[in-house]
Amino acid sequence: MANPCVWLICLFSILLGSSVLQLEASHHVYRHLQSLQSTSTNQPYRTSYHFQPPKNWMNDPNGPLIYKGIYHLFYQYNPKGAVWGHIVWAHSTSTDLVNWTPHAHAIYPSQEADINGCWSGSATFLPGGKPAILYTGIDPQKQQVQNLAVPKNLSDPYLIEWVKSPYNPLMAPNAMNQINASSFRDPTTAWLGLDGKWRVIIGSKRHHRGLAILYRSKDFVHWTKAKHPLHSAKDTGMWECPDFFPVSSVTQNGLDTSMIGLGIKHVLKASLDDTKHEYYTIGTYNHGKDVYTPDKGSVDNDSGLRYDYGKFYASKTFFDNVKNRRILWGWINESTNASIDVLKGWSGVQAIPRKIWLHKSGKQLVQWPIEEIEKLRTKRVDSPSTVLKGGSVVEVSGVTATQADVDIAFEITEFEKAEVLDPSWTNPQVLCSQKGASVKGGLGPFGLLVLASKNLQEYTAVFFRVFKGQSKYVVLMCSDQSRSSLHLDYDKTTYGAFVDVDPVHEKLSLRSLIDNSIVESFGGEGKACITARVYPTLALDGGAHLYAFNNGTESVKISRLSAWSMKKAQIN
Ligand code: DQQ
Repeated sequence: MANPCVWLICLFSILLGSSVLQLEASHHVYRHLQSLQSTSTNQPYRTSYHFQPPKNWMNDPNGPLIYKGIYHLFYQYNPKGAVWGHIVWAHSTSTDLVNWTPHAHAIYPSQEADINGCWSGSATFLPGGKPAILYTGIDPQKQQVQNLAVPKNLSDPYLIEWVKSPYNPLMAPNAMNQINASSFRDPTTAWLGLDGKWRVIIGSKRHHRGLAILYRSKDFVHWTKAKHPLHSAKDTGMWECPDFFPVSSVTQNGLDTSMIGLGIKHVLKASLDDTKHEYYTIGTYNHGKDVYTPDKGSVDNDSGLRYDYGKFYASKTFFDNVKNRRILWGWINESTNASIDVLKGWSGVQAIPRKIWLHKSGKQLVQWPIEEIEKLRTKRVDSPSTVLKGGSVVEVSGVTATQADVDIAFEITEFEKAEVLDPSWTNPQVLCSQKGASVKGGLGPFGLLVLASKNLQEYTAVFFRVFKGQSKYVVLMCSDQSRSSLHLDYDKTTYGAFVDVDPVHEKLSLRSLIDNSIVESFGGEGKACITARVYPTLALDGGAHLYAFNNGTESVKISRLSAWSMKKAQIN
């Protein structure tokens, strides 16, 4: 009897090698794959501490909130199979954002206004601390409309049952409002204006201009569309899952979504359907005029700032008023295709929730895995400060390399050999693809080889390169998946980001959360994040190793290196 794990990997290879490879689009309906169930029991790519349901398709995180001390995560889910379709809001709760208990589906098609699907949305706290959910329903004409649901029993901290408003839909396209009925979705958390009216934005597009359509309401039930969107940007296409929230320019604490005043900036994030990337801007919200204007230099399109420069989409934040922080959830899609997802019986993972705040420069956000995840750390390994010579690879032994949290910092004292940055090298992803981990440089590449097999036939490389720019040194962070698996044909795009740190005065830090098939990396203390989805064939279980490497000619110093094995969390 063949080992089922080998069997799954073989099938995986056959499918990957064949012509069926076509990456998933989030709303693509694979009719023939809709409700197939996998029988595979051995699952090398399932995660140990990243949230995922036991089986089937999952996409966007929806309506995260904290109520009576319990964290709630709802998410887009197909109860019938491992590809997108039959979408409901599945529901899990937690006391620590790490260990999760599943509950019955919270919102599922049951009214005309959502009979063809319950798509993404957000939660808002109404006066008296009552949660309310606005979500997109797909109506009998396949139009996208906005609906309301409220808890049936407010004394239940688990919020198991939800009741839909008899007034649904509350917002709908019609002949008067010029709303595009197939591009009108994903209401944000609403905020309360000084005039006592609620505001909410809905993602949309007109022609190819991305829109945050604004609605106002006095009672949360009757909504009127504002004349102008809160914001829009040309050539960005459909804005999915917009998010709009205040951030403090003085502290790392989070703010309630309705906060306005001095020392507060606003963030607008859009998930671009065209590119499947998210970008955000930092700017000013004029609450008198209900207009948001990005700051000068805050780029308002796909080349703008991103929460994550790898696989991370349809994200959503919420304000945790117990710990006074804003938390970001994001969906990590697979890098394989639908047939493979059906074989393994599931698709999609959620990233580790991240605390998010405005950097003191005011120019970008910073993200860091929630502190609670550190309670999964076990078997700590520390390495004394060492010089990593050019061309060296050093094993970090003593940790479970498939399930680890690694924190490393590099110090650079010699900059002579830093390569000159060509002014045309403005796209970090392209630069990382051209200068992958195996391309020798002057100052770098140096970093980590994770999920690596013994003889380095397989590895995912997360690393830095330092360039000499016109007036300062420029730090590039890359996550190179090109050697992540012996499987030939899944999406192995190399990702990249510039990290706004000064390597002359600051150490270059890198933290990677490794979880079997996920590598979530935070560079420059959370200034640049890159999440990778990988499917090793050799670097599994005991075959996986962790290394620090330097493939530049100049030596660099490892000033800090701690690694922990991570315990398994209860992830449903
Ligand atoms: N996913 C949902 C939509 C949203 C998209 C449907 C983003 O509401 O626009 O599952 O991934």
